[in-house]
Order: sequence, then structure tokens, then C-alpha cells
Amino acid sequence: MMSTRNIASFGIVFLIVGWCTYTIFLNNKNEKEASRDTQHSSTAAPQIRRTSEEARVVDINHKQVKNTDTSHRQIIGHLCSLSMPLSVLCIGDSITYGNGSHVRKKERDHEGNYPVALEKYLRAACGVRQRSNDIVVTNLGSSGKTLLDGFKQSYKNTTLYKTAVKLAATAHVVIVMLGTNDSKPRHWRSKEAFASALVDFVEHLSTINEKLKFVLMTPPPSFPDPRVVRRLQKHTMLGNIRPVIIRNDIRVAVMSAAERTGADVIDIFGEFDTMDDLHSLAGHLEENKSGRQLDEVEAGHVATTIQQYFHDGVHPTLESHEFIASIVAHELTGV
Ligand SMILES: *[C@@H]1O[C@H](CO)[C@@H](O)[C@H](O)[C@H]1NC(C)=O
Ligand SMILES: *[C@@H]1O[C@H](CO)[C@@H](O)[C@H](O)[C@H]1NC(C)=O
Ligand SMILES: *[C@@H]1O[C@H](CO)[C@@H](O)[C@H](O)[C@H]1NC(C)=O
Ligand SMILES: CC(=O)N[C@H]1CO[C@H](CO)[C@@H](O)[C@@H]1O
Repeated sequence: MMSTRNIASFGIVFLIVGWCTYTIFLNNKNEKEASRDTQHSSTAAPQIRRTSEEARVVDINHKQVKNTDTSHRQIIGHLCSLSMPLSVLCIGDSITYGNGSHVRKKERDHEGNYPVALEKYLRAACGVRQRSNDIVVTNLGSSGKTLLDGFKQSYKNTTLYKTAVKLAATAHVVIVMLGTNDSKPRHWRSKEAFASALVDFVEHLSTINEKLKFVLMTPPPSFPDPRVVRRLQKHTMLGNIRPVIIRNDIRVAVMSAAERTGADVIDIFGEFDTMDDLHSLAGHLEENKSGRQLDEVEAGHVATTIQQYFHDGVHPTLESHEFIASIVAHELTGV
């Protein structure tokens, strides 16, 4: 027989055990929910990373990079609305250096100088007097330089890069056109490596001045030296530059880097590629690898076509420099 006292203590024990079980149940539930939450967030984060990772790969493989990022880095179309004076830096190789007129030193027989012409076009488009310092374009081109690190020829190893870093603190726009010399077998790694190097390049200069606007340009196409084509009836590239790498890899890598950094991109390669005569030549030269003997008529035709645009197959003629400058000025000002 249970006494009333026993019943009461049993009741109390029952209540305590019940309460404990309920608390443990609640704790378990909360823990489960919490762990589901962390699981949720730990799957969500890589998912975001994965999509952008995937997008990048897709971009690189499908060569269809659309610059949809409307970040503060962009400048296309509204350069004249920025407050003057404006400093524009042109980073590049000998294609940017051109005839060296900015340092009163002529590099062999190179013609033209796109930054000099760009300054002229930008001043005209923005209604700034030609002799004023309201828009100053600085040529920071250096012959033979690569974007990729690790070589004596790396752009970052030049004193011009030090100048660029110094000027970046007060500059407004940085234009980068590198890659032609990266395409050489002794420098080339992969389009992924090139794109990453370009992203790093932009991000490093951004740390100096976060307001800097970037324009990444694909290099123009390269062709066999027309003088050699005419003389020997053979395709020979200047300094082992590889046109197919520029066409298939560097162009895509530049666009991918622009998308990843929010920079603007100007497809200089594409602008030359829309010239029917150059385009048909490019297809022809890709099929017919360097070194094949051409007949005299074919060689003459190939040489004449190339020479109109690139006097040695790689370096733009005076007209091509003006052409590059006019495209850039149009893109930047919308005029
Ligand atoms: C160099 O290029 C600039 C711009 O294209 C041109 O105005 C100038 O006449 C050229 N100078 C020489 C010496 O070729
Ligand atoms: C500069 O050149 C040296 C070789 O002369 C190379 O080892 C080094 O990696 C280069 N630096 C950069 C930043 O590319
Ligand atoms: C490429 O070269 C081969 C000979 O090696 C020739 O038969 C072919 O027609 C050339 N292709 C083009 C597009 O000219
Ligand atoms: C575009 C460019 O800078 N080309 C240079 C690449 O390097 C060779 C030397 O190997 C130079 O002759 C080119 O001018």
C-alpha cells in the first residue's frame, strides 16, 4: 500500500523526471536546428563560391564573357563627366610604347604611338584645349614586357611599373594592354594563369587608389613578319610570338579578368579582326603553320595585307595606332 506521502514524493519525482526529459528534448531540438542552420550556411557559402567558380570556367571555355558588373570601376562612355584634370595611364609593351615620341627616342622603325593620339582625341571629345593639362595621357609602355611574373621581362620588374605605382595614387584611369610577349613558349602558362595575373595586377593598383578606373584591352592580333614573308615566302613570327595563343587564350583571359574585377574591357583584337582582309588571313595562317613555303603570289598578297596594319606583323603602323586611339577615345567618352 502506498502512503499519501509516497504518492506525493512519486508525483514530485515524476514531475522532475518529466521536466528534465522535456528540457533535454528541447535542447536536442535546438541543437538539431542549430546544426541544421550551420549545415545550411556551410553549404550555402561554397555554393556561392561554386557558382562564381563555375561561371568563370564557363566564361573561359565558351569565350562569351559579358561585362555585366556595374561596379565603381567602370568608365566607358562617361570620361568627360569626371572632374578635370584627368590623368590616364597606359600600361603595356612595345605596342603601347610605339614610336617613342613621348620620350623623343625612336624605337627602331616603330611607327605611331596610341597614347599620344589618345590624348589628342580625348581632349577633342571632351572639349578641352589641346595644349591644356586638363587631360594628360601617360605612355608607360616598355618593349618586350610580359604581364606574367617571374621573368626578367616581367612588367613588374620595370622602372615604369614603379612610376605607374607612384602615379596611380593620383591617376583616374589605368589602361592595360599586355599579352603579346606572354604568348611566347618560354613565358606562356595558361589562360587561367594569365587571367589571375591580370586580376592581381588590377587589385594591387586598386589598393593604392581605390577610385582608380581600369580598362583592360585585348592585344591586337599578331602576324608573320611581312618583310620575311615577301623575301623568303615563309611565315616567320617575330620573336616566337604565337598568334593562336593571343587569339584563343589571351583574348578570353583579358575578358574574364575584366569581369572578375569589374573593370571595363575593350576588345582591340576584335576590332582588327572585323577587318575582312585581316580576318581571312588569320584563318589562313592558323591552318598553315609557320614555316610552310608559300608561292610568290600568295606571299605577296599576305605580306601586303599584313603591312597595311602591322609593319613587322606585330607592331601597329601609324594608321593602326590612330585606329586604336580612336576606338579607345570613343569607348571612354561615348563621342
Ligand atoms: C609618333 O607617333 C605620333 C602619334 O601617332 C605621331 O603624331 C608622330 O608624328 C610620330 N613621330 C614620329 C617621329 O614618327
Ligand atoms: C624579376 O626578374 C627576376 C629575374 O631577373 C625574376 O626572378 C623575378 O621573379 C622577376 N620579378 C617579377 C615580379 O616578375
Ligand atoms: C594550307 O596549306 C596546305 C598545304 O600545306 C594547303 O593545301 C591549304 O590549301 C592551305 N590552306 C589554306 C586555307 O590556304
Ligand atoms: C609587343 C612587344 O613588346 N613585342 C616585343 C616582344 O619581345 C621581342 C623581343 O623578343 C621584341 O622584339 C618585341 O618588340
